[in-house]
Amino acid sequence: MKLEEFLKTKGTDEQLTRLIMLFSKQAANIKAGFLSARGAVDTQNVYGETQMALDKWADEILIAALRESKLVSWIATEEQPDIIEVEGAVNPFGITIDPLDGSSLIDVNLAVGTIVGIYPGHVLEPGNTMLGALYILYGPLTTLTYTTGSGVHEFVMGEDGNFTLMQENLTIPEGKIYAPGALRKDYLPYHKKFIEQLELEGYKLRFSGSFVADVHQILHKGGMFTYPAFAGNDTGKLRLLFEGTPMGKMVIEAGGAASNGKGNLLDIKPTAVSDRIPIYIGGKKEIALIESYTKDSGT
Ligand code: P6P
Repeated sequence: MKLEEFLKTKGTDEQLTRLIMLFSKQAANIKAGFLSARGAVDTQNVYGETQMALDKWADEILIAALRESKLVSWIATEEQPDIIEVEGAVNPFGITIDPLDGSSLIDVNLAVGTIVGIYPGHVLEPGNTMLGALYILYGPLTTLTYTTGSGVHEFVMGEDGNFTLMQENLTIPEGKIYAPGALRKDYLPYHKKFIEQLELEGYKLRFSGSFVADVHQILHKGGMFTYPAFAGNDTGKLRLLFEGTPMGKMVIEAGGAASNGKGNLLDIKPTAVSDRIPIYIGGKKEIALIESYTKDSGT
């Protein structure tokens, strides 16, 4: 079944359907840029990270498409310093976008992706207010996975750029893989204890450096992704709005959990679009374990 037919069959709100379809139609355009707009450019994003030509390429394509569609009132992207207000929008929706998470890995042909959060209004609200989330993964296959609160569903892009249902009502299984960000030498005691416990239980390390690809693997195989707080950095590296909340929403809707080590990521109200947060996303068992260790440590 094609994506649009599936959305309609599920009774998805018409405006949400149009929005999800807009992103699906940009996938082929963004991927087409992979052959041309590569390498780093001489600019940095607000996080001080060197922008890749493709970061800016994907950012420009998505902002232009959203502005033209007038489907959303607010656009926040990881590549823009400020929230963009769309003149004449027909919906009050707010959108958060990491246009190309993991973009530096394109030069070594690893999977990267576009991460999107959809809010009923302004985006500086807790993730549990979201209408939905989606991500497009550019790997050996180009896939689109979305949730609007009624299950998690995955589609694969064909030669024609259209998406066909690959898996309906995806749920996170029990699994023993872990994707541990940050440097082991910098682990805080409770986090070190957590990682050592996973390793004692036989968890295998799977970390590519692409958050969206690594969480996608956890969603399908079970286990845990983490980019924690670490020595000298109590917020970790990843962004609450652009990474933690949308992918946390996805995994929670698939029966998993998402935490900052203390509590549900989706309960956290951002103070700014640039908020960073320690991230643990995966199975409920693993999240319960890290939260118990964090609590016992008095952190
Ligand atoms: P490190 C990619 O740059 C990213 O933002 C995430 O996609 C990824 O999980 C993380 O950074 C990797 O960070 O410190 O391991 O290079």
